[in-house]
Amino acid sequence: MARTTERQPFSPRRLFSLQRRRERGFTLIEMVISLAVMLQIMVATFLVFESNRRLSQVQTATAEMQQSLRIGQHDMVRLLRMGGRGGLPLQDPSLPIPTPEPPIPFGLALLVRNDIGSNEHIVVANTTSPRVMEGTDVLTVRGALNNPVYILDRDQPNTAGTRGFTLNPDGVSGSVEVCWQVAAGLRQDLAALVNLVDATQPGFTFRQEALIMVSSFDDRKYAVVELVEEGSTLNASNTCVAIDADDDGAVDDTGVTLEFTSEGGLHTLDYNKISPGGGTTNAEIQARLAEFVSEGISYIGVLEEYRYYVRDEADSPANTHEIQSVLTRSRFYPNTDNPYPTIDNFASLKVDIAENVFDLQIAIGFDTDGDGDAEEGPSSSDEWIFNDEGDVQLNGMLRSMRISTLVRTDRPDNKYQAPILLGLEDRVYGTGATSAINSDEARKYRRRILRSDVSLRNNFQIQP
Ligand SMILES: [Ca+2]
Ligand SMILES: [Ca+2]
Ligand SMILES: [Ca+2]
Ligand SMILES: [Ca+2]
Repeated sequence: MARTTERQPFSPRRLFSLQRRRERGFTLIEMVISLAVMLQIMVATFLVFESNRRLSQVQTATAEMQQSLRIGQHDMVRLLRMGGRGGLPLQDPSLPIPTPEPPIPFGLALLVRNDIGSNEHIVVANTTSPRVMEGTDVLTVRGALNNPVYILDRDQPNTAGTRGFTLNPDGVSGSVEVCWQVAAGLRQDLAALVNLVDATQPGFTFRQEALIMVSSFDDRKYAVVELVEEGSTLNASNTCVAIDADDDGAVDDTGVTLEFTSEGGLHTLDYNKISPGGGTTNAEIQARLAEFVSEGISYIGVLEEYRYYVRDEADSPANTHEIQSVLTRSRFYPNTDNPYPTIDNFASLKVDIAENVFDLQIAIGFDTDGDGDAEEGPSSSDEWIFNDEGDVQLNGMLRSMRISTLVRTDRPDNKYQAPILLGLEDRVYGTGATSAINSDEARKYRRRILRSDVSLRNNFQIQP
């Protein structure tokens, strides 16, 4: 348009009429209005786009958070359901209650360390071990959890007539022969046992594993002893029939002979304490081992122990608004504070299960009146402990456990304030600037709580 005008010979009249036509076409007001409309459309488009982007970010963060929560919870529930597998009871009435502070429940397969204080560590006496988030709970699960429970064939007495179980003359040590073939045509996989005792394996080290053995006569008769790898062999020809278990063409695989001791080992004092009558002497274990000679044992397993906790990764415990917390699993030699597999490597106690989990609470249901259920009520006088601030220790049959975890999104959202959380189980979160959960900073994160109920089988009862 402008070029066409320039080509015309200069004429004020033509220019004037052209200007009038133009003004008739687009008045200044029209221009301003159309600009304003266009601007509004652009702003609206941007807002829709920005809102979608934020929504998508929030959805992604929330999905990640819930996924993290589910993974973490799944792992704990899986092991909790297997707690005691291999024969370790959830509770044992014969154990003396230690002073000053009993583990709660006074358990063998399951323990809870409730309400962690400020600057506490997963190994209480070792400050180089990971720090546990203040106010959270620690869950310990013991049992033959990741490896098979091995069957001993009591129909097949060995040459000494001891069905694979041999007690040495000292009365505290002996051996157990575990066979590849349990009965005619029935095999079991001994690969994990082979790895434990085969010194020719790459990376082989001596591990003073806890072995749990259960009587053929009574499932409640068990003993926890220490594996002695030095004498253990890949040969169990006294009891076992040879088969070709490793498919090398030679019928030369019989089983594994596990040497054990209940005295004088690296962990035997600690293993004694989770055996019946466990205390400062192992007289009861010796009596039990003597019984095994006549009764035989039906099962043997490698006992494991895992502790779940919220690891506090912040630079200092006082740094409350920059919580860096990870739901963590640590493995220990059972009933010891020795990390597994290297007993002095406390830094190794960090298997990450889920990030941004910043509370773990465990509540426990007992049946105290013998009606078969653990009733839960609104007051602190129900059959549950750790579900209420005022709870005291209960004695009764362990029935249920409830795991609650609290997770938050990875990044703060400065335009967001999460609803205030009053508390979780027996923990009260508090409010105000110093609350790790409800300060303005802490509420910039979206949070979710996930609860899982696990019902527990149990033959044993806690006594008053
Ligand atoms: Ca073979
Ligand atoms: Ca608690
Ligand atoms: Ca009841
Ligand atoms: Ca209660």
